[in-house]
Amino acid sequence: MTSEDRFIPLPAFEEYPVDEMRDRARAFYEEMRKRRTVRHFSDRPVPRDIIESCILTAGTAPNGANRQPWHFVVVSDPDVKRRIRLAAEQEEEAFYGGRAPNEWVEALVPLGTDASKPFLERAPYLLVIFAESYAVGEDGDRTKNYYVTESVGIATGLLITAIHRAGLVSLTHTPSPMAFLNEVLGRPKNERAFLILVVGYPEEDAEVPEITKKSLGEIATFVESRRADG
Ligand code: IYR
Repeated sequence: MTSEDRFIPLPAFEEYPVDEMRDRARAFYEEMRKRRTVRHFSDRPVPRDIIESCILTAGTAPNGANRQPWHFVVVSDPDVKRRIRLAAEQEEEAFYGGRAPNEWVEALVPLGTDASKPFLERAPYLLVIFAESYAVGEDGDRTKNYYVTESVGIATGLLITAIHRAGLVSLTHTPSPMAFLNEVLGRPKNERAFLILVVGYPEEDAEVPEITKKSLGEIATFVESRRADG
């Protein structure tokens, strides 16, 4: 810390009575449990400022040393979407056609996915999220970033939450490998594509797989003090 590092009182913290906190926590869960990953997108346009607000939300994510090691490329240009679709489908054909181990392909059967990705052209927006492995200064010097994957993962979670909260649907799409995205989108070498978030309205007859989420007991363990006489 140098003498220039400044601290300010925690801004805008609001404390709620416990009952209200409980209601807020529950209500947010009720809202978030309605989120579904959607693969059938409408081509209905979405105003750009809504996407901008969602990206600003993503940018509030906690991250390593506040380096904010992310970059969001918002693609609505039909030609660029088409190039991404063609390149992604080429990778996916190799994936489904033999590159992926059988066990992996079998794990995807309940989701009904295959190498065809029409939503990459049809949805109004592809948000391509890049992770900045290191920063490059004006004179070309490299600065290390920290916990890049964790940071970008958290930011992506906030982005998905913001999009749901705004009333849109999304699909986390991870063509693998994704190096073609640097080329198509002209991103520098210090950035690697993290995932494509497909965003828009659902198709009117959109269907999703019938899946369930694990229970609280399955996903959480509480380590609490036990009374000696208990
Ligand atoms: N990237 C492929 C395969 C895929 C992998 C997982 I793990 C999924 O949860 C879904 C799909 C695809 O997008 O089809």
